[in-house]
Amino acid sequence: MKEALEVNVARRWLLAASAGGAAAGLGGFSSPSLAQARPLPPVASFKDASRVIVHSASGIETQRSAFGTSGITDTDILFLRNNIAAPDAAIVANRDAWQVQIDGVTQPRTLTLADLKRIGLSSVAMVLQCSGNGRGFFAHKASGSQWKVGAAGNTLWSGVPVRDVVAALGGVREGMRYMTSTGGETFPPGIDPQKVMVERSVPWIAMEEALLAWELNGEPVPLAHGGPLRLIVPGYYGVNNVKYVKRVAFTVDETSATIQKSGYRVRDIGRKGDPTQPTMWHMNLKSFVTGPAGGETLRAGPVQVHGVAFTGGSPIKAVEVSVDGGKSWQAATLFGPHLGRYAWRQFVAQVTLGAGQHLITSRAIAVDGTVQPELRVENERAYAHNGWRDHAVAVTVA
Ligand SMILES: Nc1nc2c(c(=O)[nH]1)N[C@H]1C(S)=C(S)[C@@H](COP(=O)(O)O)O[C@H]1N2
Ligand SMILES: [Mo]
Repeated sequence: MKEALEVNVARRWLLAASAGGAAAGLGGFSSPSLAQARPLPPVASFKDASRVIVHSASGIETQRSAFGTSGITDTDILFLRNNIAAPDAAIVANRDAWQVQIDGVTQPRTLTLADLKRIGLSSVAMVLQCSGNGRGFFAHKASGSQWKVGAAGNTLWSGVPVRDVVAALGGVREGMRYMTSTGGETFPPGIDPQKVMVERSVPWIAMEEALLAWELNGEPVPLAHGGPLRLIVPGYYGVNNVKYVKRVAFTVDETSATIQKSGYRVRDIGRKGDPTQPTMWHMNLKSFVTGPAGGETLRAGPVQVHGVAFTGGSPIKAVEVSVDGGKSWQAATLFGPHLGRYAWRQFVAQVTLGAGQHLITSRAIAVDGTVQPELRVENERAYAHNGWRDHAVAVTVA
């Protein structure tokens, strides 16, 4: 069912794209710099086509070379992932009127975005990363976008802390174990919502750091990224950050929506998903080099190898860099503003490269001693790839 819906979305997008001039006249598509590149889908027409990779109408990733070294990922290059078609742009026409239902608290209520703005205000820097980031490095052709490194970005959100909303409504009811949030997409008749809706449960305690956010990187959250209102759960994989959130409920059980029950479950290749398998909650420890970005030819001599390191667990303590494919390592320096434990940390190491081929990679080390692993863990849907070997870049020194 979900696949069918995705195909429909893709077909509509292709039809629109082939309408050519008309679509461009409506501002629907930017002109891609590469002749072969797919056009940006209308919902993401504001993206910088020259610095992203368009996998499909619902999957766009940031190019490795586009992250820069300022620490924040601009919205115009931030990856995009929609499991189902985004709602109509009409929902961002009057943002303050957007409603969200809060359940599983002492006084359940439906609040408007205008109401939320009166309850509290906070902001957080955090890595938003798709569970399947790195899928493109797996060998078994797992279904889904073949992301390399760019289905992740370091983003700034502001909104009201969920805990403030909960406090205003008398607190979480006794015995609730999950925070279950529902996306605002609507479905054509005949489609079973359970099978397609984006409704995710996370441990209820995640509410302590969660936000109901209306601003991304200094601007109202674009429709593509979940405007007018999005749930932000720092440290958790992308799917838990529910866009166009219309309900946040504290619940005894995890939702029975397919996306929770069997979707986003880590299991061996060839197996079906089920609720006994680990679900995609906290992000694992990961780093990757963003410059050199790979494929380029460099001059012999000093090179500033830089990249990013992040985790949903124990904080980053250090990063090491290798220029010989992992045979030897040297310490990198963390640099730039420290935006908190859920943001990524930039690192740099000055290396001296002689003529020849070099395989450059990085590995992060956490405060609790965890070291980013060398290899990926094979799994059916190719989730959670943090192996440093596959993330290496190859450069030639002339
Ligand atoms: N309502 C809703 N929320 C959603 C999704 C969606 O399709 N609908 N996709 C999820 C997934 S799988 C990811 S990786 C992130 C992507 O966020 P972005 O498109 O803002 O980068 O949103 C998550 N939240
Ligand atoms: Mo995702």
